[in-house]
Amino acid sequence: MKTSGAFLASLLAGTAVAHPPPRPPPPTCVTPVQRKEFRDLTSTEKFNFLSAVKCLMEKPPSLSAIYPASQSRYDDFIAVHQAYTPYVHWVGQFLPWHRAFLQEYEDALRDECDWDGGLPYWNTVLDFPNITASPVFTGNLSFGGNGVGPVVPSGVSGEGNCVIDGFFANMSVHFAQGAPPSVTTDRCLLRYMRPDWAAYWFNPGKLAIALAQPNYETFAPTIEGDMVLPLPFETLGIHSGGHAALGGDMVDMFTSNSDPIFYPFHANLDRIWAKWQAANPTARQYEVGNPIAPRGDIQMWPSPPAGNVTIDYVLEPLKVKSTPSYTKVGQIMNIQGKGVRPAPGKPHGVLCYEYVE
Ligand SMILES: *[C@@H]1O[C@H](CO)[C@@H](O)[C@H](O)[C@H]1NC(C)=O
Ligand SMILES: *[C@@H]1O[C@H](CO)[C@@H](O)[C@H](O)[C@H]1NC(C)=O
Ligand SMILES: *[C@@H]1O[C@H](CO)[C@@H](O)[C@H](O)[C@H]1NC(C)=O
Ligand SMILES: *[C@@H]1O[C@H](CO)[C@@H](O)[C@H](O)[C@H]1NC(C)=O
Ligand SMILES: [Cu+2]
Repeated sequence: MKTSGAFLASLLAGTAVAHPPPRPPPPTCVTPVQRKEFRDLTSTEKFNFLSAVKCLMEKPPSLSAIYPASQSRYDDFIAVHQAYTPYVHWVGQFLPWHRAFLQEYEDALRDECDWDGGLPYWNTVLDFPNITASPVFTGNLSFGGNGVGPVVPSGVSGEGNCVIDGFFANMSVHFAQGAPPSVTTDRCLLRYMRPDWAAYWFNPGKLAIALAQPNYETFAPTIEGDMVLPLPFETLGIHSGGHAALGGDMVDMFTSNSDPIFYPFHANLDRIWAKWQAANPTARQYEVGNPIAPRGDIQMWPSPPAGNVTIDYVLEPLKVKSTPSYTKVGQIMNIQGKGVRPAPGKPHGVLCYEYVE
């Protein structure tokens, strides 16, 4: 409908004071997206989820201008993780950065590949007695098993078997392992599961130790782990120990998300963090910290800033979308904090999901 200026003026003439209407509050988290354990999905849901991942693998990249080696939307995420590995591991922003990264992946599955659920998580504790028997890795509607090998294609740093079964049987990985530049070598997806390592790091006792940590300063590195010589295995933690227990591509810090299990594995770490927060929300909902600079023996960030991560720390760079987002840590501390400010004057939260137990 067209409204003439004169008509508007005559309407306004009758109004005493022209108060602008109050700006509506931003939408809050009313119906959280449900992130379920992978084995709890129905066969149809498993098929739809795994198909959405395959859809990302088949979709053209959005970031090839920045990462010429990227050949698909799925590759975009590998390129981003590879590029930012030195800044987001063994640092205070490890958990927040990966929380935001998972959200971008979930968004891509939902917005670009028709998945209508949340990112499933892999509850590793359920499989600690025998990882190779896990329904997450066996059957057609799974991430596939340990494969055949060992095969170590040239230019690849991690040993591994070629994954030949499951939903991603014989899929191609385009990125070589290691740091950028992203050399492309079409090759198989590599795994090299170590059931004894999985039994060690996925043990319920290790999880209990993490959940019992009194503050973020000790909780975050207990989950993430460290790499302290000369006995690195003992310092790996649930995160790095879990990567090591899966072997193959998951061992490579830079390109571990070549393996689609990376995301359910990391969603589980995010779930553990959310669970730890929920145990004492007053103290922990917005509790963050630890140095921005890397700890441990591997120092990959050449000139890191001084200081600790705070809720004002910008999770930059996180550029999986064509419009890069510059999320502040405070915006992702609450997984159901969409539209809610972490403190007066701070930007609103952006997340709205829950982990279904
Ligand atoms: C683990 O599970 C696999 C596959 O079901 C089975 O072949 C193997 O014997 C199991 N290992 C142990 C130690 O139970
Ligand atoms: C898995 O898929 C293969 C190939 O499509 C088929 O031969 C096999 O029967 C399927 N296995 C199960 C357990 O459904
Ligand atoms: C994957 O490759 C293996 C070994 O080459 C072969 O036996 C198997 O049939 C292939 N599976 C699919 C689904 O292509
Ligand atoms: C960083 O946090 C540690 C532990 O809480 C604290 O001792 C240190 O003073 C903090 N550093 C800065 C620059 O705030
Ligand atoms: Cu990572």
